[in-house]
Amino acid sequence: MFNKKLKLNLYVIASLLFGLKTYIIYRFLFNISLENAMQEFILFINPFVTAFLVLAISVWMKPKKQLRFIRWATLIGTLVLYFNLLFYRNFGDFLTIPVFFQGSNAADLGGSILALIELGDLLLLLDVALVWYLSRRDHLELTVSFTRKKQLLVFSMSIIFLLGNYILAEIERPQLLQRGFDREYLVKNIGLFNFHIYDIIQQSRSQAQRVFADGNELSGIIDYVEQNTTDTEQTDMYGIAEGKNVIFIWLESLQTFVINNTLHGEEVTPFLNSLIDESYYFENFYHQTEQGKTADSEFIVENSLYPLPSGAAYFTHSSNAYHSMPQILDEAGYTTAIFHANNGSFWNRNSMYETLGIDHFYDIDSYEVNSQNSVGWGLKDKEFFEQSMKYLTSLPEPYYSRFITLTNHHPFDLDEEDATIDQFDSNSRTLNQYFQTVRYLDEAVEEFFDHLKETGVYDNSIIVLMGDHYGISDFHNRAMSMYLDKEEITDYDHIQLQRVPFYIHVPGQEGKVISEVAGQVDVKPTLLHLLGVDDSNDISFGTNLFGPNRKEFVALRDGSFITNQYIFTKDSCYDRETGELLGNENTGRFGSDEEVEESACAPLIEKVQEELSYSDRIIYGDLFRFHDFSN
Ligand code: GP9
Ligand code: MN
Repeated sequence: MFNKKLKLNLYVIASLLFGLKTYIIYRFLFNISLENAMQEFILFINPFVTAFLVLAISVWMKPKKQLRFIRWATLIGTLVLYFNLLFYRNFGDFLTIPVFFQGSNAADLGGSILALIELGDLLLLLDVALVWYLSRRDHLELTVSFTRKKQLLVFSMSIIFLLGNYILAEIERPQLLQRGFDREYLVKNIGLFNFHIYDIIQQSRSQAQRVFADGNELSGIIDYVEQNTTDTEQTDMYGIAEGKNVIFIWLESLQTFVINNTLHGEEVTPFLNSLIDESYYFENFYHQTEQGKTADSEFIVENSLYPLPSGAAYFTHSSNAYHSMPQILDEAGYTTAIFHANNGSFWNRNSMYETLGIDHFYDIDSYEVNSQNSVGWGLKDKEFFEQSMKYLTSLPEPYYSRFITLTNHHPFDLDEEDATIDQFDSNSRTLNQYFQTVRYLDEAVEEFFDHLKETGVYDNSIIVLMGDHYGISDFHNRAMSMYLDKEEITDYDHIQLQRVPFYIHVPGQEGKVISEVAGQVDVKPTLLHLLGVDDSNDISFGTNLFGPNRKEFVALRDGSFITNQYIFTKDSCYDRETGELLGNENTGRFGSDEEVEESACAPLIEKVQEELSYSDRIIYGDLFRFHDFSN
């Protein structure tokens, strides 16, 4: 039919299609915040720039290879986008190399992943299908032997596009690549694919850091810690729990917004609410985790170090030297044990627990798990506590024990017979179900308290409870704003939603509600203080929460921070209690960096960065291997 073949440059068509698709994903499937027209523009161009950069490589190939290259590049590119999308739906964040290589975890995600897949996702394959279809039509001339001149022209064009993109990004966000701790900024300015390349370079650099690290680096860090975070002052709380057992309950995905709150006129967490009256309860306690989620929360609490900016130290730095709370308690005569009814390999716990000096790890193999007594991620929490009792009561005292719960985990599935509160009614199935599994967790903890009392363990122990990290990501902001009866979830609200419950329950003591801000990094020095265990040689970034010289800020991993007066996040400074934006009232945003400098938060912005980077240097350089903590 066609005598003359129709000439089309497939790499151009594929770049346009792939660029457009990527833009649609950025704009409508990821929840990327855009503050001005420039950001909109950069977000629009960067997908095309990247697609062109990659697909234009094909002009250097022989005609036959060009088609194959374009087909596979669009398919692989789509898969990269899609894996990011699935990850984003769960964690509101982008994949990084370390997270990707935690593949064993992804396998265990099972039900969670299925819940994240949507039928409409198939549409993402449209352009790939079209490219494959076109490339098989022989009446279209899609491949050409390009002249050297044309090749060089196409190459120069891709470089000019890339530079243009980068320059715009630098204007919009000075020092973007140096300050790369915020993944969203990176993705929206240079695109997801360039972000991945950036991430690969960062990771290799951090590997090199260990090789070149030397012990002298520690002295500066020790000076900082002594001046800023250490509070060795003894208070009347020192040693109040001396010789007692510690029972530490890790409350999976539990956030503070449900505490003392109601749904359909009912208390969501009746037991945890009542426990406030008999505990030291920290109402402004923030989780400080990053991509390592539960593993990060454990890492922070056990070491009083910050988690890594990407990946989980549990995976990437499990053979480092640490000076963990279990190690310190072990020296003070404690037995240390962890209870968690999941595979021991999840989050690389098996090896990390050994590194941290934990004596016993009761993982899934210690439990009777069957289809009747499990839901979602595995053994139901009530069963978990009940089955744990025989192990707990057999431990030599005093012991430090941690119980990591599981039922209140995304996707928050629960058997009907276990649901004792109705679901919420919103567009988010996740949030709707969350209240039911939270209530279940509340009941499970109450039952655990009963077991502890029945066996007499209770009287000789202190019981600590902590939420590990958020359960409801920003992806559910619409539904969340409905529940909280707010017009929208602002950046300020986002930070306040990072509060998780923290209780120290000392049987026989009244306790009180403590409103000063606190974070997970403070748990280690606080517990050691209550147990009367000397930690004056420790190098840690937290401060004893009962001491007079508390550090003034709680740093979050992305550089946001909270003080008793202020909250700083995304370049804006807010009054902590009212949420009022301090600074530019007209625009509701700070216009320039100078204005940020003048804001009330300014004196701490650098300091928080400094502290985070000290913690990173300890971990990346494995610096504790050079230090003797015993003197
Ligand atoms: C897995 C459990 C959940 O063992 O601790 O981990 P998370 O997904 O919350 O990090
Ligand atoms: Mn968790």
